Order: sequence, then structure tokens, then C-alpha cells
Amino acid sequence: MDPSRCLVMGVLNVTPDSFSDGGRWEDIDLAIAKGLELRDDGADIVDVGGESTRPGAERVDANIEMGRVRPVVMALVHEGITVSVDTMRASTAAAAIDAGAAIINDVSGGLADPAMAPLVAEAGVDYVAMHWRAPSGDMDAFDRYQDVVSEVRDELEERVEALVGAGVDADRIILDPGLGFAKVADSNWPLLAHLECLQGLGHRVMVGASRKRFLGSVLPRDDGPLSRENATSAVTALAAAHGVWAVRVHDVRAARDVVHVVNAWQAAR
Ligand code: PMM
Repeated sequence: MDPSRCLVMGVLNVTPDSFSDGGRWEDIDLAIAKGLELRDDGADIVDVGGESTRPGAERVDANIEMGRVRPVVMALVHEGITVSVDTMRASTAAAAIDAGAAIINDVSGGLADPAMAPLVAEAGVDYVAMHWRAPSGDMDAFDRYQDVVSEVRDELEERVEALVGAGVDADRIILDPGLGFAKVADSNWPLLAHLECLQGLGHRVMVGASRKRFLGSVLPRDDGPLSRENATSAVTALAAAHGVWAVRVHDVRAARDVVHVVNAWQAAR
């Protein structure tokens, strides 16, 4: 992976119900083929998920989640791809690490499963701790903030303290503001505008804005997730220019091009 530029993490949801690509890669062979396509399009990391976290989503059975994720991780790792696994469950994370996953992407930052932090500490893998307040089914009840930037920063700092307290290597922790998670549309913009507040905690930062509803809220016309690709690219440019470690996106080719443009622009400054 090239540390001189923002990395591109490609989304691969092996689920029937994710908000943008749900149902498209539910079949394991199709999911593996999509993972290879993401790599060919320029993904530095492929993020495999077996449980939808779209607003209102119900939890999926642990065995179902593991059955979706594990064979896809094994196949992609076998192809030499750096794989992260989007899971809130330590049991799924353990199976994924066993299958070769290099990164655990936990949208709950360790809050959903107390066994996650010790597992990550023991395994010594990279760990994305996203800002999260409640499971997707309830998160709309937790979307109030006095000052969203400082509250998200403080809540993530608490997660870091808990993770490090459980033995996780601080250098392995990557922070994510959790755009769209327990946040009304307007709360996402201050977080994007003040990424340096999160970066100030001293960890790598990643951003997942791809096709999310808050982007549609500022567009003159919003026709659903697929119509938000240009808006996603705009956020990728802004986040890359802010020096984030990675962006998590569905359209990898677009993000890769944006990142290279930002790099050229930065090199010329
Ligand atoms: N968003 C989704 C899922 N996983 N992980 C991280 N680290 N950050 C995010 O913003 C994030 C995530 C929801 O989007 P999807 O349904 O397209 O996967």
C-alpha cells in the first residue's frame, strides 16, 4: 500500500439489504468476482461486510454473517488482496483474521461486543474504530449533539482509551467519524469540515461518505444512492486534501482518479 497518498477502500457488501449494493453480491462467487474487480479498479483494500448497517437494519445471525464473509475473505486474500472485514462481532472478526483479513472495520468501535478489543489486541491487526452510539435499528434516537465535532472527537477518544486499556496497540487504531450513523444530515458537514479535530487525536483517520443520504440533502436533485457518485467524489477530494489515511467507497475507479489528482495538486503546491 502506498503511504504517500490517500488509500482507497472498496466496499463489498455480501448482504441482501445494504442501502446501496444490497443483494448484488449476496452470492459468494459473485462477491469474489466483485472483490477482484474492485482490486483491478485500483482498490488498495477491499472491505467485506456480511451485515447491513443501513438505518433501521436489524442484526443478522452470527453464523449467517460468518458464512457470508469467511469464504470471500479467504478467496481474496489468496489473490493477494489486502482485506478488511466490516463487522461488530468478535466471532466474525476472529474467523476473518483466521482467513487472512488484515484489518477489522468495526462500525461500533468496540461498543457492540466486549470481546472485540481483546481479540484485536491478541491478533495484532489494524482496527478501524468508527463513531457509533447505537445499533442501526435505534440510532435515530441518538442523533442529537450540542457540538457534533467535539462530541464525536471526545467519544472516539474514550474508545481509544478503552481499546488501548484492553491491550490494543495505539498505532493499529484508525478513527472514523461515522458519517450517517446517529447523525442527521446537517451533522455530517461539520465533521467533514473539521477532520483535523479527529486527526489531532494522533491516529490515522478514514472517511466513509460514499452515496450516503446526507450528500443527497445538499444536491439540487437527489435520485437515490447511485445519483450521489459525483458528490462522493467531491468528498473524496476534500478528505484526501485534508490528509486522511483512506476513503471507503463503492466506485473505486472514480476515487482512485480523484486521489491521484489530489496528489498531483499537493505535489505542485
Ligand atoms: N459506512 C457503512 C458501513 N461501514 N465502515 C466505516 N468504517 N465507515 C463508514 O462510514 C461505514 C462503514 C455504511 O455504508 P454501506 O452500507 O455502503 O456499507
